[in-house]
Amino acid sequence: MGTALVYHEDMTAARLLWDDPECEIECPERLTTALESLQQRGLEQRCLRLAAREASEEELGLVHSPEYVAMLRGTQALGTRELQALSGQYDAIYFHPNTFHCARLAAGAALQLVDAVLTGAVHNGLALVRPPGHHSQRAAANGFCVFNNVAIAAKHAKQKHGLHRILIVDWDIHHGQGIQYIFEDDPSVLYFSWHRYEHGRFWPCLRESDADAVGQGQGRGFTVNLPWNQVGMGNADYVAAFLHVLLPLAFEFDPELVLVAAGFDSAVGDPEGQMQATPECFAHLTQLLQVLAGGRVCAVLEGGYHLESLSQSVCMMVQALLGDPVPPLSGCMEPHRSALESIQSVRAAQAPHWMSLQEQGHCGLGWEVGSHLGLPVSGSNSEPPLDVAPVLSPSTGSPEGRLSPLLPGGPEFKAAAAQAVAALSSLLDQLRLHPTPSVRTAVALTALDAALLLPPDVLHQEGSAPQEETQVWARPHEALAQDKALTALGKVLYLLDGILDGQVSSGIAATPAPAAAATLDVAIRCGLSHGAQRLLCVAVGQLDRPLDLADDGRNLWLNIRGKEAAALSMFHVSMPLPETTGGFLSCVLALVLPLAYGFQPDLVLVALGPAHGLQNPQAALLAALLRGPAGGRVLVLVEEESTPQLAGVLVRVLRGEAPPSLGPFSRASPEDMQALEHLRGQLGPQWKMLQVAGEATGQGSGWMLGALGTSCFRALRGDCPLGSGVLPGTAHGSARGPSTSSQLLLQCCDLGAWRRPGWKSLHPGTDTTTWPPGPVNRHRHGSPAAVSRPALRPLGAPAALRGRPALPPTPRQ
Ligand code: Q9C
Ligand code: ZN
Repeated sequence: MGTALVYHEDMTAARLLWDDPECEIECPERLTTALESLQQRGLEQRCLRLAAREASEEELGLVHSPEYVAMLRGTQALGTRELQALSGQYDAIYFHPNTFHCARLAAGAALQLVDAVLTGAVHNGLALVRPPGHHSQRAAANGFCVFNNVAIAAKHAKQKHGLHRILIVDWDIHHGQGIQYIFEDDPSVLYFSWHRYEHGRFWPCLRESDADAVGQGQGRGFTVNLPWNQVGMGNADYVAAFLHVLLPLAFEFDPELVLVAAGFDSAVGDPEGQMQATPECFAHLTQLLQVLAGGRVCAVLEGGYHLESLSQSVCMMVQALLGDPVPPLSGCMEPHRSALESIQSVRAAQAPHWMSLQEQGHCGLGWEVGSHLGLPVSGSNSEPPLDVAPVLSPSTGSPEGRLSPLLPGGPEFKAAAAQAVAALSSLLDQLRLHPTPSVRTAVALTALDAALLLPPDVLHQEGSAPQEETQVWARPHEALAQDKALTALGKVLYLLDGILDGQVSSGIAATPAPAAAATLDVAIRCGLSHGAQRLLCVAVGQLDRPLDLADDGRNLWLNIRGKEAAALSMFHVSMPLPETTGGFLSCVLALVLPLAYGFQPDLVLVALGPAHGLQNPQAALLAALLRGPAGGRVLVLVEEESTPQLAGVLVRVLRGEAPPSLGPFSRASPEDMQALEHLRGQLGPQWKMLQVAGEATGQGSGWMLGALGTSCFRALRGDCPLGSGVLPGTAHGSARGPSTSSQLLLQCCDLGAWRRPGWKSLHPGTDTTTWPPGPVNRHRHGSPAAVSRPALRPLGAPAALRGRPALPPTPRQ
């Protein structure tokens, strides 16, 4: 079981035979370059390689008319002139004598991939194909697409494998109108597409690409369009779209299979998309999809025209499919205002069709927070949409609004973007900033692991931290006085060190229940003093935040337990554990993950403490999703008294397997939604990833306004595309010296120039060197000699860090 890679060299045999600037970007090198990159990184060799087969004419008939298929069969015998004339009958299409063969291979590759996944030969896979498919229609080629590969695969999955619910995620930057038309009245296929739209001005300039197109008849609510009305959307926008739109619906839909129309023209550098999402974003999007449908994810290549950006993104996706930990997301995690407006409009349009979108944002309950304070309340269905620019009719497609040269789209931007992608590429390739740790998952479960059948690649950790060190950490805690607790702590500390050193990606450790809180306390302090810049702690159950832990922004404490919702500070949040699956999902998607992705931790601690109340599938889902934000660095602490079943499912998700299903969807209770809405109102102004609307919602009800705005938070972390805490021997704030890695860090921070053209504050020497403040030991990574042992200072951060004022906010634009 593993990941399939479906390909056939023949798919490079069709190409443009005449001069056509619009079509020349769809070239054979798209496939050869992507494949070479996969080989160079050793990813291709780890996949099950399948040679693509041709789809039969009967299979093509699942979607296309016999006449259309016959017409294409005929193109094999045509000369160049005739091919050019025929191509002219379609929009953005070229035919080649080999087109029919290639297009049949492309559709066949998608079918083969679906068969491999649904027969259980592999968990997931990618079909590297051309021509692409998502624009193609029953009897029309369109936008480089001949046969609709993904739509054919979906029909086949229904017909040949008897599936009832298929999710299609189309992250290509163009609207896959072909897929939309084919399934618009079919409730068994949920089609999600985001696309560059610009209020209807961007190709294919269709009215039905807007958010209010939701499907027809029985299929109403099963077409989900998220139009981007500005270029320059990036990692934060894409992740927000998944957390606040796609995933809530997808969980409620509960697909049996996920098909990805995997176009990478939505990545940075692409001439069509003009967006800014970096390649690793696609690894995160993939990981987010892998928690659905038991991990049965089949990706089929669509667009992607910047060869380097395309190859990088494909590699990132395959890395995620293989279950490897993926690099953390870089850059500012603050969605654009225009993106939030789009998210708001699609949520409003879909709310009548989905329980998971009701009672949230649009319903009365949440308003109480702001409204009782006399604040304006937004998000009402009755309010006019925020994007009010008129939509052009399909026939009046205007030129795609050329922008000034300094903005994305201009030649300078393109050059900078290309340069940036190249720089990013060489950094990743040569320096191996995110090497895959030799051990993916380690287990220190003492009593529990005897009962566990561990997969062969999971390390059974024997080691413990030195006894004296463990004792020093334990000394302040009565609960750690007992031998049993001390032994467990030694193992936790050893595992934590392995993770912070990069030898181990993730791990799970057990501690006696009475020592759970104290062990967590030590783990947090130890993590912070051993090199974690930012540590996210998700504590489930009766665990209190350590009293004297500095509220300095280096740790974010999130407690999920049976108490009221409260945000005691921006970094100290508690939330009741919802009782329904819908409530739990909202808690995770609308609160935990936005905070986690916004915080950009380099280590996540998940503690399942006394009375945590999580069912095994819930715990597994939480752990699986929390692999994303910190590049796979997750340490899960469970009680020794836990069942082997819980430990087992946690080990499996940490090593990259899909979590089990949560069971049938049940609507969140009004109380749970109210609690979430309350927290969103309080924290939204600071944690922009929580927001689901383009205008301020209850801004005035947030505390600490101005003092600790999120914009300051993004300033703290700078905008280095490679994140922080990942360079051996260096980190933000220490990037001043002449060492090679510091210089490279500066070089990579220079890429800020293409992320936000003209934004001065992104340049090195300004905000990137101000975090973390004060003399923290940031040199955990590197030679063992550089590691300061806790014996010197076992109790938390240096005094200099406590109560430090936050930096002044830096507005986004
Ligand atoms: N002048 C895919 O990415 N460009 N197709 C039209 C109008 C066509 C893209 C520009 C882009 C087709 C699969
Ligand atoms: Zn595209």
